[in-house]
Amino acid sequence: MDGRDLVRSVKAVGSTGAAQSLRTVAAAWRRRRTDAAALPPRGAERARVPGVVREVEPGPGGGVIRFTRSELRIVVAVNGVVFWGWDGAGPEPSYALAGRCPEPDPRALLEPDKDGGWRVVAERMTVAVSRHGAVEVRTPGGVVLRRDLPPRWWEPVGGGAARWMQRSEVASDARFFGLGGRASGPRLRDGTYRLWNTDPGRAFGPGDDPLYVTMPVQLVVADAATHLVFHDSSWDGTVTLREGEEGAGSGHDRAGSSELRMDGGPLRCWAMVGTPARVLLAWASLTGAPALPPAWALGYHHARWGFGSEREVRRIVSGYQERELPLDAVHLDIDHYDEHQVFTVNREHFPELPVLAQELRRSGIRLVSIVDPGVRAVPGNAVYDSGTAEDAFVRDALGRPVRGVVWPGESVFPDFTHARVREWWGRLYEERLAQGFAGFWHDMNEPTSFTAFGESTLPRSARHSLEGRGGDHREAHNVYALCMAKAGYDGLRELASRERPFVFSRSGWAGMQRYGGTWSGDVATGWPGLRASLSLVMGLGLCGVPYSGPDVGGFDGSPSPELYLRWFQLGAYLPLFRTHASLRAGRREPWEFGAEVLEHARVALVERRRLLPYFVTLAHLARRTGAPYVRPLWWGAPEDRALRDCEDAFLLGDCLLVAPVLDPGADRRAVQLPRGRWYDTVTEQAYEGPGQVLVDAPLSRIPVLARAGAVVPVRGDDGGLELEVWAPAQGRTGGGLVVADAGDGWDEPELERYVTRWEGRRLVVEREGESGAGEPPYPVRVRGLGER
Ligand code: MIG
Repeated sequence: MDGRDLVRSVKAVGSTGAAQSLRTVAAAWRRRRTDAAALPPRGAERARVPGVVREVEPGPGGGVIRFTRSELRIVVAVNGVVFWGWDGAGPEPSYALAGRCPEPDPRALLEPDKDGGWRVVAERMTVAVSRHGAVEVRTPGGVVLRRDLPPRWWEPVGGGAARWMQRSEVASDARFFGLGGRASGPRLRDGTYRLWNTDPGRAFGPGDDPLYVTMPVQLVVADAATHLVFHDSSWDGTVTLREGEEGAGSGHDRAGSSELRMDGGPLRCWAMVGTPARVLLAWASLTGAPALPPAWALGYHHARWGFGSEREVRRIVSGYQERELPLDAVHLDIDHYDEHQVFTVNREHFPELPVLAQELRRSGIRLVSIVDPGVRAVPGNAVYDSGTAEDAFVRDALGRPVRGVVWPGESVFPDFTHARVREWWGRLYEERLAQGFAGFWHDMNEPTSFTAFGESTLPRSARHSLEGRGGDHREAHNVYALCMAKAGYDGLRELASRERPFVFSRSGWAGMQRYGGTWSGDVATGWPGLRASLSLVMGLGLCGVPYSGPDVGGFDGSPSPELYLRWFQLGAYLPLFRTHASLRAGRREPWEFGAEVLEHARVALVERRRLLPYFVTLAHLARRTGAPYVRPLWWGAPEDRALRDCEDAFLLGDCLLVAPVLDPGADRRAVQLPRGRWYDTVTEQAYEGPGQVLVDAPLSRIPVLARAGAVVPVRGDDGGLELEVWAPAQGRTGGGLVVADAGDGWDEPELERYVTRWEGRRLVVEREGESGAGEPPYPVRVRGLGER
């Protein structure tokens, strides 16, 4: 946020703008001074490359290859993923790993390769290391998926952290995805992407990078296979991508390339190879299963910065109820806090929050609270006082608490990289639970601290515990929000042990899915913002974070009725479906855009509610397999190049294909179909893939297609589970998975499998069980029968 924006926002929230903007000027100077004193310039540096192989030492799952000036450790783990680390780096410690590093696979051995190199053969890939330290990832059939050139380090002559660079080549047909939440994807075009979690300070659009969630996770899709590489260093860095080109006619192919530059941290990498589903399964087994949101969190949420009072919340909720619009959660933003802000309540405007929460709860509506990490630094603020007593706050190199400026004014920041501090913070949610909140929305945790110029975060020299190892903000910054999420999630598990916590966080890093999801931050209102918001959801899903969704309508300004509606219709098919906007923005309730929009928004809301069992199933599948709910069209056919380049539609699980309208004025759109028959779910018209078709997209709906043979669990009119079955093409079969809702506790429901097939002219739908096939225990409704 620049100075002018800040003054404007501060005025809007009612503080004295001038005082706050002076604070940000002071904060900017303070930040500079602190860093200048504690982080002297790097000075002269020496470059280093590994040199040549001198000896090897076999070890469990691989071994160590010694070069003249470095050594490389390779370990094949039991789950088939391969780790390698330079300069002796091992997999631990790591903030990304879910637990301990997986066991080495005893079958994997280091063996000589050609030309004095060495290799390790794993189940799905071979890793070959050349004499000079180039590392190749090959398919079992020998096709090279990725070639890392020997890395290069730059070390300060006077000692200190080395910077490093890793250049890699991939197939000329390969496409890059991932790197966290990127606005200009999901296919990552040529360019440089920074790895430093950032609040852009204003609503963002497709050109803005980096944003709140960055991570060194790259998913690469090529004809030969899909692979994921993760460079486990949380330091600031950049990735420069260049897609390859296939030589036309007699021309040569040009490989794609990725150049990763890191300001520090170990040079270590995890790699996994296979189909997209296999790769995401391996990634989740390494970094942890996505937290299962409670069923209500898979419904519809409405938020607003600036409800301002309980009365206004009641008024808005009644607005939904009077119009019979389903509503599952209401989110309260920072305006419900008192002047200390976090873990407090403004009693004047919110005198009886627990009563309001009870009342809403009886109508099936949960309350969600925003939680910011900045703690107002004034004695008498209970959170500040208890944090000070706990020695919880980040200090500078001289041992003084680091002060920044956030909404409550001068603030200090908990050091979430310390287990004791996380536990202290986790206990603070008790106050929120007592107020009746059921879910938590972590904001400002890049962390953001306003400065009038320069970067809006903590000084790079600020000290962090890093689990007792000690280090500074350069290493801790990118994992700050991840550690805050852990603090909140673990705290809530202790405090409300019977319910699954619901936490979602603006910022995060590899592994954040263990604690919950994210939203897309302050996306700019406009058609480009709509597109960007879809890019973030898809990209994050491919990095293992399946639960996310944008501020429907955009964060700032006022969407046109058409834009609002198209965003709403898209949001209804995303994991987190939430309308939200800034204090200064126009309204976002569905009835604010005229009668026609209201009617169409109602249809989207009702359909979302009908699909709830399907979303519950997708959430369970994500937790069990790492597969995101929202998948790119190439998910099941990564070799289909037309699908690989298609970014304006997605698969929702295995059964549905959603083709949102992303442009104004459209009443039909082209859809690139994967192989097979697809039914328009409204008209039941059948289309045959692969190939492109033109489908109707009137204002009343966005095209949603169902895969022939699919079994979709839906909510029937009586509220019970039903199976909606889309007829397979004659002579074909189909099926689907169903996980029935087992409540918001920790019970493990069974995974039910259904199959569909034709018996003559009769369509049979059966449940597959251990003791053979049986009748489904739910009503079955067959659709698409007109098209045999
Ligand atoms: O600097 O709490 O992204 O969702 O409404 C703005 C106020 C702070 C940013 C979040 C947004 C939230 C807003 N916050």
